[in-house]
Amino acid sequence: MLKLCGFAASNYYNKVKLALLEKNLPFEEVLAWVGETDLEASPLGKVPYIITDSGPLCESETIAEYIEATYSQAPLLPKDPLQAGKVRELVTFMELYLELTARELYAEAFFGGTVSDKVKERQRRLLDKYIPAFAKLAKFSPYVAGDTFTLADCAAICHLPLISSCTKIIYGEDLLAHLPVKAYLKAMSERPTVQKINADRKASTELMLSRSR
Ligand SMILES: N[C@@H](CCC(=O)N[C@@H](CS)C(=O)NCC(=O)O)C(=O)O
Repeated sequence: MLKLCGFAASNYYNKVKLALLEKNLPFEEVLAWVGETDLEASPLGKVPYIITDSGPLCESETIAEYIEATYSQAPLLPKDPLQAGKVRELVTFMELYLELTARELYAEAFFGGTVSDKVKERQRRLLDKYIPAFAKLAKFSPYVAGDTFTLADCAAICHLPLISSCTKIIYGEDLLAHLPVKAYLKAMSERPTVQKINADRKASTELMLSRSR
């Protein structure tokens, strides 16, 4: 059985877990905190990674694509190549531009650390450029890429709440507030799969914070 390794406080772990749940695939969760990961499977020590019968694989989007290519049930990518490209385009915008930019602020926003004013200003300039670009591509009608639940929703459901809460804490305003993100997330939270992700994330976050105390 496919093993999903990492911890459920991680947005990238949850993105893959959500894809597995949406596809109704059997999998085993293997707890691996940062610092306790298998460096053969994930050479940068990042989570998630998976262990398949044929070998390991890391990087969440690579894993999501592997799952999608291997298991045809409940497809999370459109058949049409351009429409599939539009889904991947949204994932890239959310991860490469929004999440990775906001991530520079997480130490102060979520983990009791500090981030310099210089970094805050630099990341703000980037977010002010990247968020409007993402807004041009995102549909939220009702799913982030249009009328079908896709891999872009697996990413959006796990990443967008972090970007909202982190920018609210650091800049005093949710930089996604002008997009229909709140209503979208509320609608998505009706899905049993998302309810499971959220419940497991809360429990794992508690555990993670208690470990660092
Ligand atoms: N590009 C990676 C990002 C994964 C990532 O950053 N995971 C975090 C947890 S949310 C992590 O493992 N951080 C530890 C580290 O970077 O050393 C992916 O898509 O899997």
